[in-house]
Amino acid sequence: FLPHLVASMEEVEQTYIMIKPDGVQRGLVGEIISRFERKGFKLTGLKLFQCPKELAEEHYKDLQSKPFFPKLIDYITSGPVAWEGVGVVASARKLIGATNPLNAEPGTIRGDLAVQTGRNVVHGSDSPDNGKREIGEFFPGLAQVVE
Ligand code: IDP
Ligand code: MG
Repeated sequence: FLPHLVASMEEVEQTYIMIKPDGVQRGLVGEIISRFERKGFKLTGLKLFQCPKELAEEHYKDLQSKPFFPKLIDYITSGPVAWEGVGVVASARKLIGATNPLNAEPGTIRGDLAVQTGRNVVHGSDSPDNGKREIGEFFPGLAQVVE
């Protein structure tokens, strides 16, 4: 696995990156995947699919009580693309940038490509545990390939 890039497999984690429907509609899939690839993340699973409502509600259950929750579910179920990646979770979050694109640094995906929190083009797991869990949810049955 990318021997020129990482010295130790112990530093490698799995993360679930989801290009949200606005990113797909705006034709940013290639651009976003390219940023992760150039950083050194390894793409291990990719599919284009419409997220079922139940899965979206489960995925964002921590935000259930928020006033924007129904809109978030409508937005995310309108047709995302997903990828499963191997890399480092915290590093992926840095590439993505802050939740509110107005606070996201230039150079980050949200900082360069988005304007509103409600249309912030991409999701990335926030911990290695959640990375594993989300990959299990969005890619059921897919072997957890790290090699
Ligand atoms: P994250 O995506 O940066 O991890 P979270 O706080 O986990 O941010 O929120 C999940 C998603 O919910 C955000 O990416 C965004 O799409 C949506 N969201 C969060 N806060 C707001 C808000 O105040 N208004 C509208 N949508 C929001
Ligand atoms: Mg989050």
